[in-house]
Amino acid sequence: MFSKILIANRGEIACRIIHTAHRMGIRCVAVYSDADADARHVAMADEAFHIGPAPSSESYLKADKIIEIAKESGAQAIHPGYGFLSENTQFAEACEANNIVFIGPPSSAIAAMGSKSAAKAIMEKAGVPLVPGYHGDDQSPDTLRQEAEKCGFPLLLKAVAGGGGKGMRVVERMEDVDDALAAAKRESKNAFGNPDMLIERYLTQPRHVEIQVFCDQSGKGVYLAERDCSVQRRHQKVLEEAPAPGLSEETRKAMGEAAVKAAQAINYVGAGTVEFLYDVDGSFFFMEMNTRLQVEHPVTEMVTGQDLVEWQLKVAWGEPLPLEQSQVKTRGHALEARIYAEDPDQDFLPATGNLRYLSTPDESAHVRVDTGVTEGDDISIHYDPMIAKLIVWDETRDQAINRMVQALEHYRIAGVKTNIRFLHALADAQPFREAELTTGFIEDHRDLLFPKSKLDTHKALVLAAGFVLEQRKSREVISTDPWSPFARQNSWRMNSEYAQPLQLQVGDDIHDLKILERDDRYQVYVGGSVYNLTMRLDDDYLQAVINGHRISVHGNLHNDQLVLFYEGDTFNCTLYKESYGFEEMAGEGSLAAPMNGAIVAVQAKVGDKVKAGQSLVIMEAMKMEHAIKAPADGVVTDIFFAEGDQVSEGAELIAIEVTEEEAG
Ligand code: MV4
Repeated sequence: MFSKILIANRGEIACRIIHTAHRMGIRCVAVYSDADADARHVAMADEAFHIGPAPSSESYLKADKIIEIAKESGAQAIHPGYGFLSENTQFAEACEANNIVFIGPPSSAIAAMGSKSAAKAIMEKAGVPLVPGYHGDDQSPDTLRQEAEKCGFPLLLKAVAGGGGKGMRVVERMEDVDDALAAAKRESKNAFGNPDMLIERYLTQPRHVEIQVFCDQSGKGVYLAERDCSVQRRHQKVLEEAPAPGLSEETRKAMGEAAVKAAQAINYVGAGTVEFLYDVDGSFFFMEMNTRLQVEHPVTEMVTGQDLVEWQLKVAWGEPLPLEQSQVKTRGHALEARIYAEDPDQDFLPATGNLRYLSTPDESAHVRVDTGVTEGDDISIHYDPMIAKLIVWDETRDQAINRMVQALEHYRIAGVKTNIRFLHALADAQPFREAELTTGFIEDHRDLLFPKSKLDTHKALVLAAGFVLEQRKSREVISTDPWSPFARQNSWRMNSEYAQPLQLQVGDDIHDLKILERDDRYQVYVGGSVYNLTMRLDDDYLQAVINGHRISVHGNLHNDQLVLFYEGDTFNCTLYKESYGFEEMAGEGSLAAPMNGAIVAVQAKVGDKVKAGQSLVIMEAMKMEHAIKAPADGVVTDIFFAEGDQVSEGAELIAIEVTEEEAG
């Protein structure tokens, strides 16, 4: 077996590979960009080499540099993970030319699946079912028109050079064929440099079912059941599962055998996935083959009890497949949810920022978390915004769904927007529980997937007030620093005659609360109602009783930003202050970016004397400019960014030493 391998990847998949390699006693060499010096995959590896600046084109895609590092470090093989260089034929060839094992298929197998029409021709010859249509070389308008007529409607035009849903166009009627073909060819020429088209019958309610295959170097192949990945958004998988609900044993076997035939037709070696369109009537058709380990491989591992990275390493070393087809068994049901840094309320716009608070569900035989990040890491613009994969297993699909819903409730993130609430609604939606799986699932059920908040605003505000009070109290006791901002907050130490005011901002609304304390019991006045509140805070966990209703939430208070976590949902508010007077700033003396954005102008330099209210930095976000102003008179001691820099919300921009006598 290899004694040392290099992992040419980052994030969760690099960590995933290192985990198995270490379990097998194999040393791991990591590579990293400027952005990843402190990344988890670097910390996990036995050694790591810097390969360049943050953009992947200058780091994780630098094939030559990575091969040099493999040679220098004595790694015998390179695992490419997924993405980056994993399906790059030149990279696979370059490994071979340098006597380094590429942990993946031969470059000829990668190349064979690169063109949709060539792939279809190979599959047709091997007897793998194809969607009826045309995939010939003759691209003359007359031939294409005749083939369209033969195919029937609706039909789908697909770019030969496209993939992953790019370059597709539905045509409903014969009259539209000529125009649609001309437009599709133009688009494909522009997008892929190749105007050639395939024609296929358009399936209107298909499911995406894919088979995990494995082949060893002797040409033997097995399939490890299937995954249903129908729940997608713009061709991005969101939830995956194994096995595919409702698939008959017969279909599973026929699909599995077709997939192995497909792999063998291109002399495949290693882990591969054959994707099929699965139609309502039980028929299935070859779609494409992915010549790598896929993101969603863990669901297959959970139901088969096999470690696919271990299989990859064994096959790459030249060992036979660990199991015969008859020994491959599945048990129970597994689901995977992809946790992304994105904002479902802004059309899933990718989000960036610092993972200032990160709490994950406990791992067990039922729950697995594959991630490449830890608390405090930045989610940057440079790479895929996936934060983690949450994988659950149970005996039945229904129980697995319950596990997923629960595990999502235990996944808490503050500092970066995520799709956790969306995933929670998705997994818990009745049509999903009923396995109403089609590729249109998310579009068809939008009403269920953007639910109203579970907490009513008043109760959420009462909990927020409670959290702030309890946390300040607990810190007050241990704080002996008279300059601590908590020590100065002595108005929080309440007594029976005194009603403490608190303003909380939620969105654009400012809520005025009044809190009265009597013997560890509180009365919270908000919006004309009064709530009785008792509570206890353990670290970040608040157990509260509001008017006899016991509710528990987790929370994170960072500067003036409070996030409460409740049943997969988050409640965000800001401790509102009219104006940032001098008092508040004295303890901090720094200014942070109020949102993600770009620095447009820096209007001060180190050593400048500045006046309260003077504009120091101009930021731009969402096409709007925002001035960052001095909170008090003082002297600029540090400037952390320059014009043109991108900054994340909360990043410290500028530091000021407040003028002494003013502080008095
Ligand atoms: C199709 C189809 C319906 N009929 N082909 C999208 C990705 C690409 N690999 C193939 N895709 C499709 N091909 C025929 N003949 C519907 C899709 C499709 C789809 C497939 C799998 C998962 C999600 C999808 C979302 C939209 C369309």
